[in-house]
Amino acid sequence: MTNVETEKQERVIDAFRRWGYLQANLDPLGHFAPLPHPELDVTGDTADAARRIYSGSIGVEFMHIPDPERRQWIQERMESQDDEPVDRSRVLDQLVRADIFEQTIHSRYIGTKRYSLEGNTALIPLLDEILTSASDNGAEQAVLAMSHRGRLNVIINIVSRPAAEIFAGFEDVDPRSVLGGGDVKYHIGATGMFTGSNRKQVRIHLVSNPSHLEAVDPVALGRARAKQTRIGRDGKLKVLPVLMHGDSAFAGQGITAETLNLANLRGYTVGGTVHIIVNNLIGFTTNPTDAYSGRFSSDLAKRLPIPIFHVNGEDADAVVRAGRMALEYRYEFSSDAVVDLIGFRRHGHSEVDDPTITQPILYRKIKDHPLLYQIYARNVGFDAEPFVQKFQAELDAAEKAGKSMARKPVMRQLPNYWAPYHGGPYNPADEVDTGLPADKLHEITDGLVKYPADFHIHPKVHKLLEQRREMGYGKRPLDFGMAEALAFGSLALQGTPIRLSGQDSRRGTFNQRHSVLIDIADEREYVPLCHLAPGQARVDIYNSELAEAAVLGFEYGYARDYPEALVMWEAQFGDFANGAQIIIDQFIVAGEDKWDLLTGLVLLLPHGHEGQGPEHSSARIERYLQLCARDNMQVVQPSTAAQYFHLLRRQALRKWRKPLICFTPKSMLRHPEALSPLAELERPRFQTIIADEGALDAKRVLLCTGKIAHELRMERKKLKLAVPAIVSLEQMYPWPEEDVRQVLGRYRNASQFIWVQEEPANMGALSFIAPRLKRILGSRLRTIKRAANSTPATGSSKAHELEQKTLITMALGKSA
Ligand SMILES: Cc1ncc(C[n+]2csc(CCOP(=O)(O)OP(=O)(O)O)c2C)c(N)n1
Repeated sequence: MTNVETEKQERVIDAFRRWGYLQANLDPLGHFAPLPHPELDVTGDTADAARRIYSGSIGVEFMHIPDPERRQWIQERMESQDDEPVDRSRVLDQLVRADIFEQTIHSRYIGTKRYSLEGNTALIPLLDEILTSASDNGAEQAVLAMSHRGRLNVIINIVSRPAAEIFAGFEDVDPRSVLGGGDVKYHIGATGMFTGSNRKQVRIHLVSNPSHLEAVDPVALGRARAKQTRIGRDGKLKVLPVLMHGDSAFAGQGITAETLNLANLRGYTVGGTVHIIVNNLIGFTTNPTDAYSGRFSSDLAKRLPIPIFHVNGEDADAVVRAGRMALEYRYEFSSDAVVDLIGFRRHGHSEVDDPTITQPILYRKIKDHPLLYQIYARNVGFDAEPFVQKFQAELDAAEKAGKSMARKPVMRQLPNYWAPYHGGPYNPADEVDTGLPADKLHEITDGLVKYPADFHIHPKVHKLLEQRREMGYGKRPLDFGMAEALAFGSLALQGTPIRLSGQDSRRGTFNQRHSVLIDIADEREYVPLCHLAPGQARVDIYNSELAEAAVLGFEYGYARDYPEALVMWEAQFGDFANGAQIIIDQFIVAGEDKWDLLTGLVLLLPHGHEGQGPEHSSARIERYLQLCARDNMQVVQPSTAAQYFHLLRRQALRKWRKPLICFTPKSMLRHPEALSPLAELERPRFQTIIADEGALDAKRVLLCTGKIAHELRMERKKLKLAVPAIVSLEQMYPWPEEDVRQVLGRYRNASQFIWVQEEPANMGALSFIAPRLKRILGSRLRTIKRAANSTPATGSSKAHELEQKTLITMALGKSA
């Protein structure tokens, strides 16, 4: 062959490598037509061969990957003739199990929602192959996340829960056990043991998730990362995350983009995630043309240099092969990989929904379409009947067993590391002392201000470390930054791992943390908190991507699998946390009630009206307080450095695992009023409310939370007044009724108690606190606040100052 001919052939093959997926035979129902492409408009033997490879049942997108070694790897795998053969009897068995399970539930529980997998039952052999190959590569655990579609099927066929438990779920036993709580059966998580065709086992954790599509994705990755961290060096080999997505949700939900972006970030990588789009080319009643702008739901994944294997869900052998390639690619390159499993949806969105109203033609076609196991058996020449009979008998027995189950089954077993911890109502007996003796604080300080002799420190940081040394030795009062470092350091020395992430959290948005020292000569990093003493626990502090939902979801997941660690997410400003509202509402606030799953995650939310405008003032205290019930979380605003120290230590050292919403200061981080003498760290515990000891005989008592108390004190001092008393409420939830009664009761001469807040009347703690204070104070309660408003704060710093001054003057009783 001449050079010219070889080159021509190369060009043809290259065209198919590049564009072949556009003409691949991907849609079992044939309405997803091949897309014409001029470079594929070629004939001849080479073209035919390339077409067979790249435009068959698998269409792979990989030419956008810049690394030639990775492209070469995929090319070789796609073009190889001697791929491992598929175990067809196993595949048939699984398809039978997947299809017959759905059919059985359909006929026994008519009119009940289950979100059938039918039309995409090849998901079961796909997962089987991925998990089997993963165990060949060293996987011992897999964290799986998925939505409603096919979940029950996966729970019995992959997680290996007894089918009787699913039947029991359909019987909906004993409503009294779940009054006001619990969740629907297709959201609840499950754990179990998967056994591959190689007889190796993989422990499966299917993550509990809310209805909010894709929100579980970062949670699953956080869980995987925590498990990997626990294991150490081989963690990424031993724990595999697999995320399953719906096609409409994958394309539409922003959190998928945020989650994909975590793939290669040092604080968040899990060594590659296998993504499966369980693609039925429909979302509820919406067609793909109305759901995604590109040709494929998966187009978003091309933001990463990763392969996307589109595969026809009706060619089960090809599905297995695509799964194997994706999995092996993950292990070869520690990279994400996507399998886009294209099938259809046999019924309506749920089984009580009639799809013929919106897609009449499609559903006429689907009505007569055989089940996948029947198609597969015919194609491979097997008799499916014995498989069907065997499984049907298993299901009949399971149904009987399910009906006789007295209680709703718990489909999961928590790992042992959860054993020491509990949730439930607050119990004062859970409190532990959090203070530390001065010599211990000196010792930690020594470690916090030390760095290698050849380290070129920034002069400003040098000065800061000098100041911190003085703080740690009681020569100057402590600020929040140092209090936090001492809390982290002391906990790490006591064996509590620390993990904190957020935007710019390593330095700290307000220049307050400086957890990582940067050498000014070569930018090498040194983290004093990691070098306190041999055998200390790990300390991980990361700058996050510029996203809220995925990062908070990730940290929630991490905390779920690391109860003994202090896990924190920090918002840049508390205002931005509403970008993660789904994670807050659906997981953090409600996880214990819905799923009986606990978390000790901490949210650090900078809060305070400082004239920085509507979006840099409020972490929305009111919203968190509205979400409080049944001791589901803690809402706290520590006003001094020492209080912050005790709070962080309390969160880690108690065995009560509850989310902690902590409003943190901005300008007050180093403010004289918020500083604490070292002795305050020796005091035993966090105080839920701080009395004004110098004004116990005041007639007027101001009650506040956060920085306004400091501003009031400063003004009182400036005016040389001894009263009114200024009491600081540090914990809002669980509402410390006894402590509040006791402290307020000390003001025997008081005739007026005034709740003062800088937030507008419809915001801040007011509407939560007022009825509770009324219970204690009756008609003696007054309130002072900004007028109700649609935004938290004015955009003008001058207007802010004027407002703040009026508020303070009124509170101090000068012109009220
Ligand atoms: C964030 C969010 N918005 C809307 C819904 C309501 N909803 C539930 S399923 C669904 C369609 C999902 O389509 P797709 O992602 O393609 O998955 P499928 O159900 O087809 O498997 C919608 C809109 C939801 N659960 N979550």
